[in-house]
Amino acid sequence: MTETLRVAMIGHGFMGAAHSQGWRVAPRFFDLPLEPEMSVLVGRNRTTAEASARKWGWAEVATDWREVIARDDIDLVDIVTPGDTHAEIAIAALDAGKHVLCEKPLANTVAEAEQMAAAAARAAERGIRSMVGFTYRRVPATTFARDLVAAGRIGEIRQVRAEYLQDWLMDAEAPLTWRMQKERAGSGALGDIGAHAVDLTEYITGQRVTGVSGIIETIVAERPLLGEGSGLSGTATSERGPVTVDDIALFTGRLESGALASFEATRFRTGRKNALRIEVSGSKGSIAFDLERLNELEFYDATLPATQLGFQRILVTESDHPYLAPWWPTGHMLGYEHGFSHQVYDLVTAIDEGTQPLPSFEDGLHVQRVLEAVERSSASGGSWVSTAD
Ligand code: SOE
Repeated sequence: MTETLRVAMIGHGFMGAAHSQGWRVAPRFFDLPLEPEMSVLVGRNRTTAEASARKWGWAEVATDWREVIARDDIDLVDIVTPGDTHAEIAIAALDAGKHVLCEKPLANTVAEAEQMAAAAARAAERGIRSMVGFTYRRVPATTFARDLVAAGRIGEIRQVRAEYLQDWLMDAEAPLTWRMQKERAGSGALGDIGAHAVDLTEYITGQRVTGVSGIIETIVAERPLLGEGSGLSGTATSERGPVTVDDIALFTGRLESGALASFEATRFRTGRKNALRIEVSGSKGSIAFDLERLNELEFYDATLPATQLGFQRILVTESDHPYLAPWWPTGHMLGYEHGFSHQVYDLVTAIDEGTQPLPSFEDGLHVQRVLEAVERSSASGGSWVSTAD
């Protein structure tokens, strides 16, 4: 009889749906050492929370997260709320002896992230594990890219270009949601999607970003307010409110080896829907990935004879590719949602083995330092800012 891992998920927006898919599907495809139980979904509004719980398969609903993390029949807390609540919930859950999965970015500020990382370190001494939900590390093609880089197949890294391009805010009449309010989201494109570009760069290269120079910009300064209690999918009203976060972030960076990197995070790149792209160029070759073609990895092997040179389009769907074995035969493709099942597999395995799941809260704190350094650089006209603590 496999030991159970009783999960409480706090929040039930878009990430609530995606995380629920992971908790529900992973046990049906992966041999998990612990059996996750979707025990409690926590939401402020009982009616909408009950609708989500029914749809996604959670056994129970609660409206007070503090009561839930105090229960001794909960083992893990999965935080999928807006960034302004991550620190309070994660620290309370860790101190209560619960494992924690926290959505990205880890926090809204470096100060919060430092407190979270300290709580995670304390908890780890008691065998309590924590991880940040940078799920694009768990697309098979990005882990395969990391494996190629780690095996030296592109040689010494010279240059990285990482960008996360969306266009869902190009309509100036799109309503003012929490993601456009600094006190709720911490930052705009920079933290929401720029964090993914930074984390994926550090994951694939195995190197930290040590310093940045950047510029951030708000394109649309005010937007229609949402009606009361209307949530993310609410209707806009005639009243307008200020956008207090960035819409576009552009920055350069340097990696530990001295390699140079350029980053772009935007929700105004017209025509690009969810294009997280990274190209890593080295002395012996290059890799290139695009989330809008997530089953593929481009690989350029510069050691081949000149007549054979060119980017290979590798279909990352073989059973020997990362995470693929439990899924479908070659060529049957995976989707956006599979990364959330891979996240469950890695987290549950680490908890069972007593190892540190990655990315850790320390990794999340480092990404927060990069984000804050970009904001400081932009505020000082683009000066170079170290990401050292
Ligand atoms: C919105 O920009 C968003 O949902 C991000 O919050 C997610 O982290 C990203 O994966 C998709 O776009």
